[in-house]
Amino acid sequence: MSNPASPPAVGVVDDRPPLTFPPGFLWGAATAAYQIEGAAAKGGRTPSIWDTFSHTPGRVVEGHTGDVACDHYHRLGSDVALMAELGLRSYRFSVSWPRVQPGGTGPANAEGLDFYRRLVDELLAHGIEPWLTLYHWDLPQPLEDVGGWPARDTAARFADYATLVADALGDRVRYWTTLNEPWCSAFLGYGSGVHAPGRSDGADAVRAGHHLMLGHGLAVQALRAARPTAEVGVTVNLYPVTPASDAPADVDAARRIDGLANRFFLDPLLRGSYPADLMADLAKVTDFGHVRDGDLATISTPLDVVGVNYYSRHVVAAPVPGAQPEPYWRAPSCWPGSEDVRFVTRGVPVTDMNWEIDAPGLVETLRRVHEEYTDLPLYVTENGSAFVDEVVDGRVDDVDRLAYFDAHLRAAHEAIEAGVPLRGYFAWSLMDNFEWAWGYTKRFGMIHVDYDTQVRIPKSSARWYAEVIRRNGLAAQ
Ligand code: IFM
Repeated sequence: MSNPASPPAVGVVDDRPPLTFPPGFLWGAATAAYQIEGAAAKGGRTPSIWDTFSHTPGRVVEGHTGDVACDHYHRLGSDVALMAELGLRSYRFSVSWPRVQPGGTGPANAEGLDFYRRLVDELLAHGIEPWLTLYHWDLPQPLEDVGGWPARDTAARFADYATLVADALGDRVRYWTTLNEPWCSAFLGYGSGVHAPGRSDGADAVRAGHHLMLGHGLAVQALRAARPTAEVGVTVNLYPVTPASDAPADVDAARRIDGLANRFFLDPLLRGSYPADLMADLAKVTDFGHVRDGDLATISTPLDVVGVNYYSRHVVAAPVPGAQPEPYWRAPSCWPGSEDVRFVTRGVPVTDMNWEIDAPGLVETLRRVHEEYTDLPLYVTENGSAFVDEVVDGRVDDVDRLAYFDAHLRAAHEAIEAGVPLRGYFAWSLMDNFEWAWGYTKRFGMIHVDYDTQVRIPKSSARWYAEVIRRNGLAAQ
């Protein structure tokens, strides 16, 4: 089968026209603190749930940890210089909560904040717009010890932390994202347990999801109070969910997974309510007694932008009695109440994560958010792919990753033509990094990182992306 993400084969005429994006389109790349910073015990930083988890034998492939990662903490200057070489207009990074507020409560850690101040100043000096994410999964461990996200109080702690960061960096950062991919924090962290803190309880996962969103709403209010001019949003990871057939049972399986993967977050955040069918699906798991009066109004506090992370599509089918779930979703499940829905592989090309490559799914996803939920400006805050890379004569020719970006940027353009107010695109990721439970075994970067020497090599995809940015679009092939 041909790869839908690939440009035409050599010798085949490609008559695809050049594509130009709207003026001012924000071209960027993204990373996250625990995935790149290292310096886990430097400058007053204390452990997060990911430090504890990665140091627990058996949790992360090959026992990898983020202790050193890409050593970005010590290489901030040269890393920003590389971003400038690529011509990035924006850089999306996350702040490590336990670096700036050790333990997750109490006063700020000046040394931790200073690191981010230097990073932001360096970005601004190179004309790169900083885009700050407050929470990319590194909850301070002491907050987990008193209940973590299933505990309501964590939401209030998050708002305090948001104020602390806004007070320190609000004068120089315009774009703020509260949470990155709350589905992962809630359902991988507390449902399947394949992410930190590694707990497996469906009811806790649902509570965690609610309290993450409550923390988001409180943080939006805190950010606005501290910096009325800030552009504030949230980033959700969304998937089109397709039934494997037209059979009503498969269609119902797709409805259930769409509820948990997408509508669990989109509806409260953008409509101020949980979907009734989702609540019915979850009735065996929770009575939603953790939802208090006023929570949904807080959660749906108006935003300025919405971030969408897109990687792939889910194709699902009705349960078959006695059948094993797909290995990726093996029990304990991250789909509480719908554990027995089957995830189907269609034999289409996949990335090194075994995720199907499905660029049209990006058009579908962006159109759905715009047409069903909001007129707000949208940003693709992550999109990218892991592939096995080889360094040959000091070069990395990552044709598969480049083709993935190409196909998804064409999809992004198609969404714009269909009326979606898409204002920017952030490649995931700027550089290879710690891919959570997969450690350093999966490479998503446009820049290759040798973890022994910390030498960085921009891959072919990085050179290509620099040209895309320079042209504000895609050249005719
Ligand atoms: O590496 C992650 C990132 O931290 C969150 N979004 C998905 C990426 C690839 O798995």
